[in-house]
Amino acid sequence: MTEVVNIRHEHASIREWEVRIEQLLEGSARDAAVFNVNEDDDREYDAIFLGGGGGGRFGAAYLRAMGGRQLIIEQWPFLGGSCPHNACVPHHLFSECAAELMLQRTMSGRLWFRDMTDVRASIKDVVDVFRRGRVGPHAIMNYQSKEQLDLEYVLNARGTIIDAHTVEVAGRRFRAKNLVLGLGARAQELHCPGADLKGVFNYATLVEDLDYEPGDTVVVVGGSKTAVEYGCFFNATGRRTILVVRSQLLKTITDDETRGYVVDRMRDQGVEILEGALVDRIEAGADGRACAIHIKTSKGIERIATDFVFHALGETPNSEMPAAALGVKLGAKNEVLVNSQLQTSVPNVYAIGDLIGGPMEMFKARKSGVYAARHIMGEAIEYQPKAWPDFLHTHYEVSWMGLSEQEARARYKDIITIKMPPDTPDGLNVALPASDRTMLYAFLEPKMSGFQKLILDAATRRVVGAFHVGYGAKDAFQYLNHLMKQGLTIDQLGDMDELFLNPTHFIQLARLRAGNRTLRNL
Ligand code: NAP
Ligand code: COM
Repeated sequence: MTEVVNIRHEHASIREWEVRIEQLLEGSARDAAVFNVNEDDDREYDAIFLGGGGGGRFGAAYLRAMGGRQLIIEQWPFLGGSCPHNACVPHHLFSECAAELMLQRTMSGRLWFRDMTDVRASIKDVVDVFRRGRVGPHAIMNYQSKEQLDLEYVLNARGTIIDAHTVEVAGRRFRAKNLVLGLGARAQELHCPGADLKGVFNYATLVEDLDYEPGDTVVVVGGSKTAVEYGCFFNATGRRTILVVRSQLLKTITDDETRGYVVDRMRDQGVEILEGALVDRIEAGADGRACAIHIKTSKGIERIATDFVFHALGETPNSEMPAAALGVKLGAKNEVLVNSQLQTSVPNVYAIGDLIGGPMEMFKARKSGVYAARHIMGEAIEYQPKAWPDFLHTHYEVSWMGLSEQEARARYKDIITIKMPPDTPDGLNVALPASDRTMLYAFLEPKMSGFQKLILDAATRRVVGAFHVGYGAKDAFQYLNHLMKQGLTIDQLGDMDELFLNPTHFIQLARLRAGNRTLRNL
């Protein structure tokens, strides 16, 4: 029988939560279920959120704020899901290290920068920094959810779906009018001989299991956001890094010119890219750890010696339990199918977040949770993620929204672009763009100072797409995307007030061209 502790009437500080979570994760209290359940409230729950990641937590908070009663059931001893535990948060830490190391290596021996020749940064040290520090974000999630948002939750115990209104957890059954499934997704497995060897990692096992310092050569399998983000970090630490990509690298960046700039800068940093390549097998060394990988390309099979293979092949939704217990309908990628009210095929059962398929992004997890909550509380809502702003990290941040130049030219008769650096033969080597965190590049290595492009339909003067490679533009893209969907024109953009030197330069560049009755490229 699982030990149950009800903490409803305790008020732990964030620091006290850190200690408790550590005990629950690794210490004496590993098997205890933590109940933060209001036994004095005899109202029926409006919803049980199964899974307390971004979707469950934001949905529950919204439903509670609207006056409903909710319960989150989460198998980890903290709320927030994979984001603070092994996904977005470590990935942002590693991407920040990649950007910092690229700057240090580029400036090596100049100004106050130390000579970085032969300096290899420790991957394990950074992973350890994350592993030691992640309990901080975990604790904040639990504290905020209980003390500030007044949420009810059960942690550190796996919920089992009994029926569309009932979930059993730690020996107790909870009933609700609705069930909201936010069970997330897990890394797809690599299928090849040797895939289960020590020394073969994905984003989740990397932060749990890395207990040695990887050697000189790292092999990354996959060609999308996760593969590139981790691959650029490994490369920046000073290791030979080879990306094994089954089709084309970074198809997700739809604009050819932007993708070209991004991939060229990765190659400049020494990232080796094998496209049209597959893993044949991974070879074990005498110590049982991977010692080499065999890659199949059009030229045959190549053996690469390495003790560290990282794969990032996408995510599979955790849909098995709801499919077996409730018979919810699934799509081709095992995602739970929902309508635009986030309802599954089973009445009173909703699904949100990564469980419903791509895009597996934070905004969609949180928004879908909130929209499900609003529908449960009686609001008429429509939610399908579409036309969202997007981003990824290489050694840079890459942000984009709307149509690529090719897509825009196929849709509209007259497309205008406004670009930085300027589209001249020597453009790449001029000190533009230049702004926060790219000033040193602009003056000392101009081609590394970034790329930005605004795409306009000349007939309506509307912005139809934008792409940015550099740093600090994500915030602007969140708001710009909203304005673009409302019909933002070059004239409105040029009439805004810029905080010079702003990372996108779009306002000032739009102002230089807005006076033209017939728009022209810049
Ligand atoms: P993904 O976008 O689903 O891409 C999977 C990659 O793995 C593709 O390059 C795919 O190749 C390749 N692949 C799949 N199966 C393979 C196999 N058996 N052998 C070789 N290659 C294989 O995966 P992801 O990058 O891990 O991202 C997962 C989700 O998390 C996405 O929804 C993504 O948006 C999100 N995410 C977002 C960020 C961010 O910074 N915004 C960061 C990480 C993840 P093909 O292209 O040939 O299919
Ligand atoms: C963020 C987790 S790390 S949540 O979306 O705030 O729950």
